[in-house]
Amino acid sequence: MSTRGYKAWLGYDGKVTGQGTAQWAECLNTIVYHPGEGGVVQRTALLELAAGLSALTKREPEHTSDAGRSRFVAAGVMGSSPVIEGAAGQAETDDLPAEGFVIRTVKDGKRAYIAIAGKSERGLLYGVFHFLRLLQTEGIGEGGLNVVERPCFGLRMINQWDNMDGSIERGYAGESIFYRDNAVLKDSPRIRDYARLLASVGINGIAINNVNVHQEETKLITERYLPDVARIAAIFRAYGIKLYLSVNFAGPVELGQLDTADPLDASVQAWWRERAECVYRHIPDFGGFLVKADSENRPGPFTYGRDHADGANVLADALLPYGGIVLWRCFVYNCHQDWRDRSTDRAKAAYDHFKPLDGRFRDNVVLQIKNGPMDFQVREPVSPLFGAMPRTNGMMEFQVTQEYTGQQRHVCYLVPQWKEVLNFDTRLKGEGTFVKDIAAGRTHPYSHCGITAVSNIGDDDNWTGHHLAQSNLYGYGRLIWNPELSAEEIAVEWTRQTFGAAGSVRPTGSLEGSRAEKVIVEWLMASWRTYEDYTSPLGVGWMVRPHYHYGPDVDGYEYSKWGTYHFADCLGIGVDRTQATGTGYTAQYAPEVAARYESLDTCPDELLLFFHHVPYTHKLHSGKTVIQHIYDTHFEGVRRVEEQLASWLALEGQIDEARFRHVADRAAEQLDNAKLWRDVINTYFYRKSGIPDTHGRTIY
Ligand code: GCV
Repeated sequence: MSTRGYKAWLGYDGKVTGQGTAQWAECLNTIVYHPGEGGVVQRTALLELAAGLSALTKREPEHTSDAGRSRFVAAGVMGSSPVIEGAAGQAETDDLPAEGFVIRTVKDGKRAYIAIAGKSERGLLYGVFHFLRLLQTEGIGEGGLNVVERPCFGLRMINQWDNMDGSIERGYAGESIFYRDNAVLKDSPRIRDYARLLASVGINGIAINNVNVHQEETKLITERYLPDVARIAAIFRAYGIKLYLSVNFAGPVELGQLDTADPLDASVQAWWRERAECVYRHIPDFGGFLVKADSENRPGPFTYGRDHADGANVLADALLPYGGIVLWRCFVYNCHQDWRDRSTDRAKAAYDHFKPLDGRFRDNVVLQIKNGPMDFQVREPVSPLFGAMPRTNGMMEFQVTQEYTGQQRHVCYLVPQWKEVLNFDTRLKGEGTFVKDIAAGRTHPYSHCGITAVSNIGDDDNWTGHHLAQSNLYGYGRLIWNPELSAEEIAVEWTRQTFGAAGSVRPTGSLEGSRAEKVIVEWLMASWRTYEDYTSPLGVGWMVRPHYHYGPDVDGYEYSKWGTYHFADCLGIGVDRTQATGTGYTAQYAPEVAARYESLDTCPDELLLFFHHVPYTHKLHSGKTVIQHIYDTHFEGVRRVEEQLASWLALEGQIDEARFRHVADRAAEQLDNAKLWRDVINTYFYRKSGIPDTHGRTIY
């Protein structure tokens, strides 16, 4: 594999950017490191630095421990050598967390050097990747570099939904890079290259199998597969990434060893202790277990009349002696609902199940909560469970894989969506209780917290199916390192590194780039809104083909058991989730937030149909009626896709042919599918409501 797509944002074929860079260019020819005791992550960091510099400068850097040179890049862990120490500066770095780093340009007599100083080996690795990124994006300005970085969240994870038969649940980029035909693959270069991509954006944990743990995967925590899993753990370890496994709650029974999985049964507790001991014998720094229990027909503690705290704690106790944690998912709801039953509301389920258990979970349990109360729709409110359990560790789960957002056949850059979630003010501890602060452990005394997400990669040569979908994996990592970065800054960074060869040298610090950069960044930035516009309107969600979740099917889920309804009739549409007349879901939020959603006067337009059932003639804050909004957004969404495709086609010759063609083909498919969405949705609502489009456009 050596195509440009495969290298993703680590191709290092962009130009070293910026006016100041020339002054420091000479430094890039020499790497000074301290040869002392270094671990595997430090070795990785130095190798990555050398590889990155040699690709960017087209010259192999010299390695030396002689800091007497006049120009060099010094890389090391703080405290390891005087040049590193001098650059790090005691006062500011004392409180830097282990994963933090400093990058500084230093002029000291005749010497001028650039120091990359990690607080730990992992910090050094992140510092190296950051430095290589800076060279290709902002460059080293006139004033030199003075960078101090620390990650916002402790747990920064990725979940693979890979099965051992090689398939990937909700995977849109080929087969698994980890498994095939019920065996763990030996292709470690590919796994190593994935580890590089993840580490380059600061990911520090990965669960390598699907949360739906089937028969063969249940054995991953046995001697049969642990040597293979340990091999994968070693690859990720070299990049500072801890390995986790999804486990089957009914493992003791399904492996034929016990006749119960009751968490309060002593033999079950002993079984999990034995499994933990075995796992840690093979992988001493193993991260822990990820569990989907009593969810979508997966086994769980309910079978034995126990609750989720009983279930999670038995695993937590087993992992505790080794420092492991349990990531317990809260995606629990009735997936056998009767659509005639208007009182049951799936959106309420997670909160109803878990909130009463606050304080009952062990300290090494972390509840993993999806960003919204339903299931990764293009638009949902933030889950009311997040932050609502102050005595229970929590982490948020995003979905990088585009299950409901175009399946990597449509461009849908999700960083703006995730930013909205992270910036949401839950008001749970008064004004300013933002999701990002809760997930960072700043508002609640969590011992473990952070962010996780479902990966979007497979064994397609370009990893993500659509070349532009790489921006979501990149953006996810960057955003959870620093949620203050804007979605546009991240898009620019990604574009410069990924398509940099198409760009021209840019002035330091400016976001002004080449024509290609402008087209790609604008496309990414408008894409989430565009996708929302031509699919399901105003927060109502779903309306997708059942099971596949691609393409329109307005009533596909309407009379189903999944709890996902829009209740459209000839008069109106939407789900009444108010306390006054509906399911009462709004009461799960802090009072100020509940009041905002409860009232038609203050409910934001984009979530109107999530919270309210209204007539088609209801006027939005925008001044349009609901029905006219539906028509307008669907025409507008398609128009924007047409425009984006045209802008891309105008780049012919400026982007390498392979990527140019591939993106053009996918964009043509996106346009076709967007037109189908437009026409199905508009026609459906025209027929239901009988209200014509005020602009008289074609509706069938
Ligand atoms: C892994 C949705 C998806 C399922 C997924 C589930 C989950 O229902 O469609 O494929 O299963 O979420 O998050 O557990």
